[in-house]
Amino acid sequence: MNHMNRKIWNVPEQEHTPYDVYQNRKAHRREFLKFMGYGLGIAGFADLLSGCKQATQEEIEQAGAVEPLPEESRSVYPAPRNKTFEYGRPETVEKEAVEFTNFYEFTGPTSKESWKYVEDFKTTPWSVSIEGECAKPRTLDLDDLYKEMKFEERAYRHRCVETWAMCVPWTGFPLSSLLKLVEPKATAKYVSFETFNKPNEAPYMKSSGPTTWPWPYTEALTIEESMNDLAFIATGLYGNPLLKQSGAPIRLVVPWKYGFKSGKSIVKIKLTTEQPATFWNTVNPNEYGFVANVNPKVSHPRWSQRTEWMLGTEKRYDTQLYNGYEEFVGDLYPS
Ligand SMILES: Nc1nc2c(c(=O)[nH]1)N[C@H]1C(S)=C(S)[C@@H](COP(=O)(O)O)O[C@H]1N2
Ligand SMILES: [Mo]
Repeated sequence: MNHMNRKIWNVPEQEHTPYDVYQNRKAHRREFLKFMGYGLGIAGFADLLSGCKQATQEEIEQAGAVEPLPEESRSVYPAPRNKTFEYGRPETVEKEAVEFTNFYEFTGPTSKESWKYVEDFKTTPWSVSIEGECAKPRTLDLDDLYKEMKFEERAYRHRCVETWAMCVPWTGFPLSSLLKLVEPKATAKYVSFETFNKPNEAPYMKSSGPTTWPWPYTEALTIEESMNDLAFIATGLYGNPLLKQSGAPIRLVVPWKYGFKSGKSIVKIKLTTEQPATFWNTVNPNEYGFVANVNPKVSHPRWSQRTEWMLGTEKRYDTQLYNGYEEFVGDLYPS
């Protein structure tokens, strides 16, 4: 199937939303509400329009909540903070990070509010298979992961290719510690991360269908990148299990790369010899390369990557090479 020929991806602003577009949309909505409010002379009219009312942190958490974990697993939260990693700027307010998300299976390209559409998404039971070029392939369910992995908390910056950024504390374990369980072979050159494929539980995945987008969402790294200590598997955020909209029950976090590399709700990790096809690289190879390291000097074809803005505050910072993680990953990319 040749996904590249599909027209939908050539429409500007159809997929990733840069800051200006986001701001404009917000401004339009405000104007619309003002107009309606004045026109009708009804105080609080905005609150009557469903979807326009400001959600509370509690509502967002309830909407995205997963089934409670068994006590042995729950007890890993909050995990001890790994002091090696610091944001270097203020932490993002939790509500902002769980309200504004990218999760195409639920919203497609038109909304950041995946928390409103995750109701039918079931994240238990869940298992992750680790297979391909390894001596001991395995399928682990959540209990196995919680039992076998050593959990820690890491304060990481996150940078989306659309120029928004956040600073959040993830709970989880290094990807390398998971991969070591299956004993990768010397023939393993790449690692792909395939995410869930349940259209009946994800409205956009269902309505868009498998021929318009290359579902399931899959991303990949080289084996060297995967074994780097910075590559992290997260099961939690802000000291609690992940909410559905943040990639429950298990996701990847590779903070030196644009956010689209960090697949949410992973079901399969595969070690391969050849470079795997990935979702965004298939959708639009001219805009989203395989490597996708954060780099202020390499513009996106439709916008500059020189600066980024923080969720919630909208404060701008200069974009840093490898998102500021050069001391950890610079050696992977000799110039
Ligand atoms: N399965 C899946 N994973 C995904 C995405 C997605 O649409 N589907 N979006 C990616 C993008 S573009 C970004 S920026 C991050 C966003 O993570 P957050 O919404 O938790 O901030 O998730 C990434 N992982
Ligand atoms: Mo992103």
